Amino acid sequence: MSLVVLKLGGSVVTDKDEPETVDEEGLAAAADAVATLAESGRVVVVHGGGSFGHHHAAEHGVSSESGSHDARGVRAIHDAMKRLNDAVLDALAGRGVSALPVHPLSAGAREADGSLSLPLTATETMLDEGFVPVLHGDVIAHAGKGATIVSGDDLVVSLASGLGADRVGLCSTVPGVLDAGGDVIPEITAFADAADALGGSESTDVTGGMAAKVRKLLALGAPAHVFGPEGLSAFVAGESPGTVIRGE
Ligand code: IP8
Repeated sequence: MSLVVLKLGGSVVTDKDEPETVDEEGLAAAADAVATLAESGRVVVVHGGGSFGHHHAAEHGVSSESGSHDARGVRAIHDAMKRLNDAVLDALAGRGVSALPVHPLSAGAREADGSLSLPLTATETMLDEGFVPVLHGDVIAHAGKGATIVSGDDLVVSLASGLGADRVGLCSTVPGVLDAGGDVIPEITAFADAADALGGSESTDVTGGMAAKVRKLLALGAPAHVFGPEGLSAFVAGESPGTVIRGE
């Protein structure tokens, strides 16, 4: 049975301007989409931090680069993400989806060079048993740095390659990868297709912006679709909203 990994950006399921506030409308639409996907195949959901994770992370000085050994701060970030995860699970359960949480803090770690190690046994077994695993951007133990932030996008890459996903969807508030004129690039098959718009192949991208995302998605063995909330139902229907990134 086909496997879809779908990332729901934090800006889609939360109100980014109000601390710890769910965007009920955005979450409802996203949960409807997951419910439809789950009817016909296997789905793994990943959601971002939005107004839950990011402001706690900033308050405690933790980012994907800067770590912390302060367990209280690490817990504050993680607990906020668990509250958002609960809201996502509840929305899915309300639509009859057998969704279960997978918390990256307790499942994986980062090596000293920043590479993510995410054992997939729990996720894989949940899928085999008919559940929909729901992961989230989190704080995670990082060799030599205490704990740092792992973004939902990084999790998507590990999950999609480790589980052999057939399709990947990244739903955020941008309608796709935009060219220099602000138009959506329909297809990217090599970094050069988007290099101008993304600031060239030499650009450094420590914040995990679009250039880093495109590079990682090009390396996947499955097509990855980057689209906005208006593209969700088309993605669910098997169409190609926004930008499709297809490495060769
Ligand atoms: O929103 C970050 O995940 P993202 C999660 O996918 C935290 O970058 C804890 C800030």
